[in-house]
Amino acid sequence: MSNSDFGLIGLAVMGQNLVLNVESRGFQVSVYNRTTSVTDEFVAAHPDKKLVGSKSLEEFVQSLASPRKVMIMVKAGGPVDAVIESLIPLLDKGDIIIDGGNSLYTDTERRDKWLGDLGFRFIGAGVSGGEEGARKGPAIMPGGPASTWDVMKPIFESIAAKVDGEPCVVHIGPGGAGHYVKMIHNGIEYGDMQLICEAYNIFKAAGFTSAELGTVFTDWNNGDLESYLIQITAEIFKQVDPETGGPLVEMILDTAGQKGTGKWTIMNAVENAVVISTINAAVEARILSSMKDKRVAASKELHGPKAEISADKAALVKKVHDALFASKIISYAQGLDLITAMSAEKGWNLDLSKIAAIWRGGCIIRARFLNDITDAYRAEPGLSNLMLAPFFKNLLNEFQQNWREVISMATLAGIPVPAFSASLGYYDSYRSAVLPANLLQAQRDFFGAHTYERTDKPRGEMFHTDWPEVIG
Ligand code: NBP
Repeated sequence: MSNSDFGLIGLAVMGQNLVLNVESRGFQVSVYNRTTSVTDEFVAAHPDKKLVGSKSLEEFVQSLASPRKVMIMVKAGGPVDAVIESLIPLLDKGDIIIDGGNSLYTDTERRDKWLGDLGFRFIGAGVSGGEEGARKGPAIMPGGPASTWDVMKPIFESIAAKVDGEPCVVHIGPGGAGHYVKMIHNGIEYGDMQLICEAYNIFKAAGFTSAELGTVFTDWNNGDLESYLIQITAEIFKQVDPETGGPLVEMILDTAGQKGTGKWTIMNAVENAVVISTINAAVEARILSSMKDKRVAASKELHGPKAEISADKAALVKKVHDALFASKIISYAQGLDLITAMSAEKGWNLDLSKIAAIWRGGCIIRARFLNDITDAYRAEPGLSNLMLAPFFKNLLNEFQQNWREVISMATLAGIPVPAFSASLGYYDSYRSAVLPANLLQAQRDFFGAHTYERTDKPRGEMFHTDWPEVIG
């Protein structure tokens, strides 16, 4: 019977939960997984749901109503191409393929052209929210032709998270735009997580217990820092390790990995000559964390001050709040700046207010202050940098002193705060009418006759000096 409204390939954690979400909105869903036992077990575990399990891809495709809507939720990279290759001979022109994984946007652009040339319709959609989001309502960032989006809209809008009644999904733009915006979302997620970790490290050095930290983060989550990541951090500090009876977080090894999206974001920023120093610091912090053995060895050789901070706890909470919030504003300013640059480069015409609005719910970076970002871009769509929106400018002006004090305190105690520092460095550089690049230009002219502009002459007029010869 060819009557399923939707089909999904790839029944790992994301796929299974998305299927249950789609089904719960009244759609009949066909499912297929390369390893058949996974399909069988999944369908058997949900006998009361409108699910159609298929043992073969042929059977799966035949079970779908026309035009077929097939979502691929497999590991990004080669597996996505492998699934598409095997689908092509089975589908009809006009059928829709949606790649919902964390695909690199350039792969999405290639697939968009490849499938478009064959007469199929393709959507590259970033999905955020992890397992729980997929089940209850993720944020979805679809890219591809607007006409294809119109066909998919009812299903995607029904499964997405809702904020103030608005679904956290919007057609982002053509081609790879959806996966691109998901990549930046993940880069920002890296920054948010690292900033929280740096706050934690400072509090630890000031003698806060995990229980106290649970309270601090709970309080923060009831204020202007309210966000999913602050909320789960509060819960993490309250979690007791059943083996030792102490805080679980202190038993977890301090090494983190970094997968594709953080690295891709950095590479794209360099290609576009956009500074994303907070995200950069976050990715590098993960790399340094993974070098556990080298760090342990170096800790015995390289000296620094005792990692202790003596401060009034209540006052420190306020200062770290300000440093964290200010750094977070910078991280978003940088990520959104990169989207702006890429949108111009690709002619995508991306709407930052709509992107910020869908990030308010469902996704990992959902946060109260995304309302303010949405408002800032609604008020001024051509905003040159988020820092300059009145709301954020006022906050940065208010927070900057405490931000400096926290970084100074940490630095004097030898506590690494690479993302806090990178954020402040960006803030101070961006607001400097004069930077020392005059000396840099002199150096370049000295060794390479690269020429320079003068402060007292019109821009574009180039000068060269015959510098003295240096021997040796
Ligand atoms: P995984 O990324 O772990 O992928 C596992 C799935 O891919 C299984 O269904 C597996 O089938 C299938 N698969 C592989 Br691997 N190679 C295949 C091939 N050559 N042909 C057909 N199927 C193949 O699953 P996930 O964690 O659910 O994530 C799915 C996508 O969503 C990924 O792109 C991920 O980056 C993205 N994402 C994940 C999260 C999250 O929180 N996990 C959040 C947001 C986005 P098998 O059972 O036969 O091995």
